[in-house]
Amino acid sequence: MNTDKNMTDEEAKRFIRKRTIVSFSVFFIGIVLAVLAWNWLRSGKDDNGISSHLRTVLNADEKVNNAIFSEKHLEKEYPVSKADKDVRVNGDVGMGDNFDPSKWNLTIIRHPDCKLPDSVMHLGINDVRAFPKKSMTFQFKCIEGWSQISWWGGTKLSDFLKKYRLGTHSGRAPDSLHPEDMYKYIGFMTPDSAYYVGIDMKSAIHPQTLLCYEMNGDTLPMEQGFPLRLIIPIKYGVKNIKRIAYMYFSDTRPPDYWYERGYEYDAAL
Ligand SMILES: Nc1nc2c(c(=O)[nH]1)N[C@H]1C(S)=C(S)[C@@H](COP(=O)(O)O)O[C@H]1N2
Ligand SMILES: [Mo]
Repeated sequence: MNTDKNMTDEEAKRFIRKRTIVSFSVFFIGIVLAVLAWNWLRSGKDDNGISSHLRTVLNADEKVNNAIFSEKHLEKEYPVSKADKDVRVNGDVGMGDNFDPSKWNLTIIRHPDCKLPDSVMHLGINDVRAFPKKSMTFQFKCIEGWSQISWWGGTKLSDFLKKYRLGTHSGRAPDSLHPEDMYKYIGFMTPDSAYYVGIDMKSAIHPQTLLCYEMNGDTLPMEQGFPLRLIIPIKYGVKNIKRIAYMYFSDTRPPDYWYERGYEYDAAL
């Protein structure tokens, strides 16, 4: 497979377009499964006119929706002193040894079909650092069951999107008064394109979502995603992608590594 060092902007766009189509097929398979699931849901014993199967699912859904859609929902933050010094290293997909940090840049693709000027941008780590730093100490939760209080530092993704006028169809800065102008999702991918996630826009612009370049007050260690990772406390660990090289925007769900392996797409807490 291509690595970013050899990928031209045209190739990167084509690659992302292809990935999005593949994820669209996954979506259609999903519809078939949904129809089967619907038949199962209706088949449970009645509970006030609603099948018991359906009732169980509705209750679970409500919990999820409250967590995602409440504007007020903030993950609890801790004093830095509570942060574990020995931070666990978990996933290593897309974290191979053939990575040359001196050649790294953040490639941003507004949309594979975008005709606006600056439809592809290349930024360095200092462009990401040139914002007020936000520190986040919170309980990082992995879907596999472990959690750990850890301390991270970086740029709020919402600040970054505003400054570079990213995430909108028009190429204007995102503005809460014009939600219809915003893309529905942001996709992120490692340099070798082996690990990738999709984040819904609302979670991306959440005030605790960071383009993270520091851990424990120091430069992000290599195994934790140097030079740049996502820290998104309102989601499970899976969405906190390490070693980001590509960022792009889409109105359909970007491909997502763990979604393709059976986990739910949102991975919201
Ligand atoms: N590039 C990359 N990012 C990744 C993963 C991965 O395998 N590769 N694993 C994810 C998972 S499942 C978790 S729990 C967190 C773990 O972050 P840590 O290794 O800093 O503890 O990273 C996430 N980001
Ligand atoms: Mo995880």
